[in-house]
Amino acid sequence: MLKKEWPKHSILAIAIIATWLKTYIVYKTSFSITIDNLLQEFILFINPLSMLLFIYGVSLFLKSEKAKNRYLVAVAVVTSIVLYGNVAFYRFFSDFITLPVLFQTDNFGDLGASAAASIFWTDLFYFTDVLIILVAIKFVKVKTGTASSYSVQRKAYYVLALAVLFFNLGLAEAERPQLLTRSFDREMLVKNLGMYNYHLYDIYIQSKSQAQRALADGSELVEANSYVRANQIEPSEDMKGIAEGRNLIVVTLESLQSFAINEEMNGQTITPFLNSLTKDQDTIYFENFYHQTGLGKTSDSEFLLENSLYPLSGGAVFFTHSGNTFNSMAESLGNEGYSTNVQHANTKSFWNRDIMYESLNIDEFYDIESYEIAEGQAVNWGMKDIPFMEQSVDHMTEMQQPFYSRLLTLTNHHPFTLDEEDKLIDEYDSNSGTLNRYFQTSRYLDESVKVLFEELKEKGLYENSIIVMYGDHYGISENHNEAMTQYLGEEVTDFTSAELQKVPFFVHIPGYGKGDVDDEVGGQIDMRPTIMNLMGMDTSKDIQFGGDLFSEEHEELVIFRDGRLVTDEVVYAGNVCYDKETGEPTEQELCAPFIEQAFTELEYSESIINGDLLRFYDEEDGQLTTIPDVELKQ
Ligand code: GP9
Ligand code: MN
Repeated sequence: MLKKEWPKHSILAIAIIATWLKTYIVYKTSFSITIDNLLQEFILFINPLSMLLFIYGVSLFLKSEKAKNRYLVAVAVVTSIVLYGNVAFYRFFSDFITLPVLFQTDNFGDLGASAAASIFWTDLFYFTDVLIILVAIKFVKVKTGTASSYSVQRKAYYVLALAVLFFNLGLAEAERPQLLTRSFDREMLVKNLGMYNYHLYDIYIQSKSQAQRALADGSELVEANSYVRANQIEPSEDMKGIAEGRNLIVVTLESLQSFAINEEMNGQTITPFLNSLTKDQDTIYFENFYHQTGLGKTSDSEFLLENSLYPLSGGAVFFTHSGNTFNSMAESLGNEGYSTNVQHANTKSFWNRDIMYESLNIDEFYDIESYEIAEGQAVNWGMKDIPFMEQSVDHMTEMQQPFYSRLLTLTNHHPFTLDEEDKLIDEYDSNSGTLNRYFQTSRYLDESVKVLFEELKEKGLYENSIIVMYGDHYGISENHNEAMTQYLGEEVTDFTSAELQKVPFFVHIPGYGKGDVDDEVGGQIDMRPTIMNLMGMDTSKDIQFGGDLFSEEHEELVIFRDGRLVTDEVVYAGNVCYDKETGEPTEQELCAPFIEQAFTELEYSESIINGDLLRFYDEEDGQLTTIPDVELKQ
């Protein structure tokens, strides 16, 4: 009996479908990928397809059936290994593989040991598609036709593959705007782009930064260093070492902008506790303090805090340069005998923190796994700030002292949703639900800070600590200008928008007694030098762009990541120079020198990051280390 003949490209089709479905099943069974709605589930389902179409499709260019089949099997094996590698890695690290992880030698020991421990014979399941293809090759008899229309078929095939890719990307963009430019989180990338596309993207991002790194030599550092030295200021003598030896607690106030501080919304106080701190004798509150973050949002603010370098103009430096050498505040405090950690009740891979924190030499990361989230204790992005504060202080009681502990809050995050019982004030009444709810979540955040202070006192940690708090970035974007105009009672111009980038900065030193509201114009770049001087640490040899806010010499110039700038006299925004006092446009010449300086400073900072230049620098003696024939001019 004649065997039934299958259409010409049946094996190719079988291969694509088998690997596609297997991948989806593996997503569902071997990773915990959070799916919030049907669209996300659909994206997850289709996301392996585009890449599989592309790579399996290459077989169409091969001449003989034998070569085609071999190629299909090879692709199935390679993609299975990639997928399975991730599964084995995930079992141990609850994360997807990224290139830096493979190249960080510290990780290798762990990797080998844990890989062995997490392999089971049932894992052969992950190779089911290879088996299916082998069986198909053996038993499916395909038609052998003429090759005449091949190129047309191939074209049509690749048009289809492209269409699937763009369809996928379009859905991903709708679901997660700016996914590719900002990266966010590996889970989000895998969820939206698919495992295979994610790896390509990862290779692209990592090789781009590796190439820049390879091309750099220490000589670029010479220039950057002379710029830093020329602009270096003497930190304040009065404040030097005032908190030496104490625990350092830095709280990141999610999305909190200064317009909420000491203000009311429809007669209701937005941040009563923080307001009381601005009048407190142990607190210095900086009212003219600006965020300087870019696309990396919270992570950029962490970067500024730890390094006093500017984040990148494109992408999140936490993602693109997590393998760099840095001289972080955590590292310096660690050298002084501090135990260092970050506490944040979110997935550890968000903003690539788990990898970046290793480069920043942060000893420990208390991520979501370190928290017990009881019924009703989660809202919006995750754990509510109040139980977060309580449990974080519990962790502190276990820490080796002195410690440097950073707390990243989360509730006051877009879309600013709250449970009924946590709404301590009413909503606002503008046309923007976002702004209306923002006041309520800010109020909740304020309450959580109060809880933090109470808990620290109760646990006996308060007196011997210093608490620094800063707003990480804006919460209300320019999309809500109309609503903001209503709230502020004045039109939001480019000038106002720039001024709205003010975020609160608090330095609270129990027992200090000389607290005040400081009007010094400064930004997040100044946090590291300011804090380190308080901790009694010398930063005179460090490569940093900020200066101590308490110093008489501090320069009142804040450079935004997008090139806007603010001084004590002018604001430069939307290519217009404004008088800071009146908000009216003024002569461009008044801004010109600062524009120039901003450009230079951002360039130097960027070259340090792109070239990974700090690997050539020894901050102990301020000398270039690995290039003997280049000397630093001091
Ligand atoms: C996520 C939190 C918020 O872990 O830091 O990130 P954001 O979107 O504000 O950068
Ligand atoms: Mn944030």
